Amino acid sequence: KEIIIATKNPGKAREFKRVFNDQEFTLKTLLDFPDFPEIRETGTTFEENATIKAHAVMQRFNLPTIADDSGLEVDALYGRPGILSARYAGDHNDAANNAKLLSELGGVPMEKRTAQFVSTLVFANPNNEKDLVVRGEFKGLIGTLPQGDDGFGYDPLFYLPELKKTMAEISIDQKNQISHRGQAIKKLEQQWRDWINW
Ligand code: ITT
Repeated sequence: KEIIIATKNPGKAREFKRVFNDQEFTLKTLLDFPDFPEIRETGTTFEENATIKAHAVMQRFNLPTIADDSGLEVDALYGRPGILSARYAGDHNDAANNAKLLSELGGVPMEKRTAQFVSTLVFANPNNEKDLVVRGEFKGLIGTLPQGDDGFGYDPLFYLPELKKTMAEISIDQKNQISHRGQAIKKLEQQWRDWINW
């Protein structure tokens, strides 16, 4: 048995693999298929883009496939970068994205730097007519300096006031316990075994 995670993002792949270890199925990601062509994310919502990715990969491999479309919604920026989070500053470059976010928030005081991470997962299976769709959200503040070396993307700027740490200063297990993606994966885990038709 095999499940594919339709992602080329190594940070996402690591988080999924950490949760889905020691199972009765093998987990693969698009990092195992470096020649898989770029999937154009032409949707206008996280759910549409996750659906596009899940179906492109499911059709190619004829295997159950989970896609994650996620991003950061910053209140002071009216929800940007949102679905454009990966390419906020042009190419997919985490350091450039973080620098652009800091410059756009220049002068905004801490109490107005509220934001949330969103993750929408779409699970598509050749034997199932309907997809499973779940969503997780996680709120925090955008700091004024990147801190921490763990995680990926905007994690070094995403400050958790209760822990007095950024998302890049906690372990992958701690992140999975609380994060948008961790919450979405938990919702998926409650449903997928009854839904899937191996
Ligand atoms: P795939 O489409 O191949 O999965 P991607 O990185 O292009 O990879 P998205 O289009 O969903 O995926 O973009 C998500 C972006 O949102 C990601 O590149 C980060 O910049 C940001 N992001 C999502 N989850 C995050 C997390 O847990 N921590 C930090 N940044 C995150």
